[in-house]
Amino acid sequence: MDRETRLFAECHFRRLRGRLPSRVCPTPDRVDFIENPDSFSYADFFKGYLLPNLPCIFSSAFTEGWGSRRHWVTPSGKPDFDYLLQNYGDVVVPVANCGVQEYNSNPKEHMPLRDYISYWKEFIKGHYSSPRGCLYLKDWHLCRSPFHADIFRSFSWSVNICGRKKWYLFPPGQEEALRDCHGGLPYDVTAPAFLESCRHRGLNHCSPPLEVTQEAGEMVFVPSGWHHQVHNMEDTISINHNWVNGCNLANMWHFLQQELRAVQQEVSEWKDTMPDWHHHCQVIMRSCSGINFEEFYHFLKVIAKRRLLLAKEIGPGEVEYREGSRLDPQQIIFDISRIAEVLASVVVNPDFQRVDTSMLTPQPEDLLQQLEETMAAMESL
Ligand SMILES: O=C(O)CCC(=O)C(=O)O
Ligand SMILES: [Fe+2]
Repeated sequence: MDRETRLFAECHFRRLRGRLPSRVCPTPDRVDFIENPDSFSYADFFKGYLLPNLPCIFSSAFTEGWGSRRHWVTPSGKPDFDYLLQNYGDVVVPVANCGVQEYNSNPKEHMPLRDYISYWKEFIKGHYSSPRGCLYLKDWHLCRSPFHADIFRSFSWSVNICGRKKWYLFPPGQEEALRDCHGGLPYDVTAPAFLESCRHRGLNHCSPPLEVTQEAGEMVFVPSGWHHQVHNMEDTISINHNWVNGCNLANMWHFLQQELRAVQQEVSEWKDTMPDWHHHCQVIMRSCSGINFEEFYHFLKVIAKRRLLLAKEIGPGEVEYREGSRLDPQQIIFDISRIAEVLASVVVNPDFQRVDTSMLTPQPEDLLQQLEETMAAMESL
């Protein structure tokens, strides 16, 4: 990251401050297609997509060298079952039953990959139908993935090793217009019954999703908080990865506050009679969302410590990217400023103040001070 990009990013977040939470984002006209890896830099991705939180799709040239694209796929572009069986046959994999809806998800069972592949072959032979229903192998996704936004409002990328997928993408906030009378999100935004109910409820103010077809080898970038649904159009293997960085860290913190508020509302009737009600809300939140406020502080701390260590190593004249260093100095400064902004919001949060932090080292306020001092010392870089 160069200095100009970092200043641009910091300016972006200054403008955004206080506006982030409840904004409904407009749907862009289209999803950009990035053709050539040689003329596309990380700075281009950072400024064009990560910061404005917009999706894009990368051509198959970006994944040309991937071993999985050579080894897992037959010359005709189908999954290479023999290769997968030989190499991963004994691996126990989680498999969801797409035909059974449990809230907004599908029930899962575990089986060795070889059993799953036997099922998949039968499913193909049966013209993409089976008495066992439509089984979905998590991580090597088969069939369709119900409507959702990714964990903790993370970014994600998804590459088709083989096959094709259709994506339906809604910008953050637009899912609110899709909720039913109980506040629930639809399971399938393409289901005729759902589309009919939208027409009935006069949901014309909700713009239609962005639709993208992802071909073999291509990579879809899914921005933070964009709800999406995915359909496999043929036999497909894909690899996905989720991540949080300085650009979406505040979204994660905002999401966790929303999750806690939802728990608090759900159990509000016991608030006055249960002495450790706030603690219980954190316990419930952890079991529903996978993390509580104390663990979020730990998450911030681990990253902050690493960045502070790296910041110490930056000597005068080393502000430009050094070949071989793990992170470039401008990126370190950017990360520290993003962590500091989020941590400043965490320490004044009344629910965080109710968490017993007496045993935490460093104390959250002390870590915030360290971050702010480091930022001040690096201001001129
Ligand atoms: O490719 C799919 O089936 C769904 C991918 C996805 O959205 C996810 O794993 O979060
Ligand atoms: Fe997803």
